[in-house]
Amino acid sequence: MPALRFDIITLFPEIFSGYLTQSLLHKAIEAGLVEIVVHDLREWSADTKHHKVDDRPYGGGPGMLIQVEPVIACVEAVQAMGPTPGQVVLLTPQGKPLGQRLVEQLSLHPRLILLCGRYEGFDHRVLEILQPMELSIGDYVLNGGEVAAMVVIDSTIRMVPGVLGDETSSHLDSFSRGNRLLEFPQYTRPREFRGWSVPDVLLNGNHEAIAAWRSAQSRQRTLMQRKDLLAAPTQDLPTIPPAVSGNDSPPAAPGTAPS
Ligand code: 6GU
Repeated sequence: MPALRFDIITLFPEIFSGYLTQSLLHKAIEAGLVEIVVHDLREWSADTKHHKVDDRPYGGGPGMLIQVEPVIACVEAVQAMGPTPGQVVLLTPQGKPLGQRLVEQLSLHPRLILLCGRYEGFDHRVLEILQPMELSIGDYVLNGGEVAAMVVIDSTIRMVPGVLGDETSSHLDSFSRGNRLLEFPQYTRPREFRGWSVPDVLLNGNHEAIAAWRSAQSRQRTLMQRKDLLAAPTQDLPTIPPAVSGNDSPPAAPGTAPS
């Protein structure tokens, strides 16, 4: 049995075909670690001729809503297809904002059913009946939940042991459990390009000095680019030495070691 099964319910199943057959996700599926089943909501339409699943809102207003009957029929059928019932997740700009902590929690569910909205949204009875977890990927409006569903899948599968080549590598990601700071800069060959050099500290093989430089760079980058992360109350946020916080000087130019 895979560690994680996703059922995607969408009006546009073809959107997922390229994504599911490429790269890390494809390998995870091939290895049996992740299973993804895409369902076309239109197949549960009561309208056998045009497979219509939307209608105009009562009370008037622009756009169309996805109807309650096909969604409930589809979710009930999809629940019965898997070995265990899944957590229903509705992708909507009204949802709880997705962050790394939520990604970590989602990855603990054996099965997620991702319900992708389109048009002006769903008949509200979908929410009343299914009581889904409502998720948003940020404060902007997408044309539908499909891209957000890919974001949920892409971020959660990284938490599944064996999906990344090196099992420890997601722990050091920015925002991850072991690291609430941004990642430090990295370099590869050549040592110099158009006058931009790799910092000397990375070349001398002194691993303690390298670790200290990386940790200082992470803190500096977080201060400059995401001060809000340092303010966020977390249990496992590394403490920032007073000498670093309150430092308003600009960062060192990229490719040069700090003095
Ligand atoms: Cl999950 N769906 C849509 N349609 N727009 C969004 C979103 C989701 N998250 C942010 N914007």
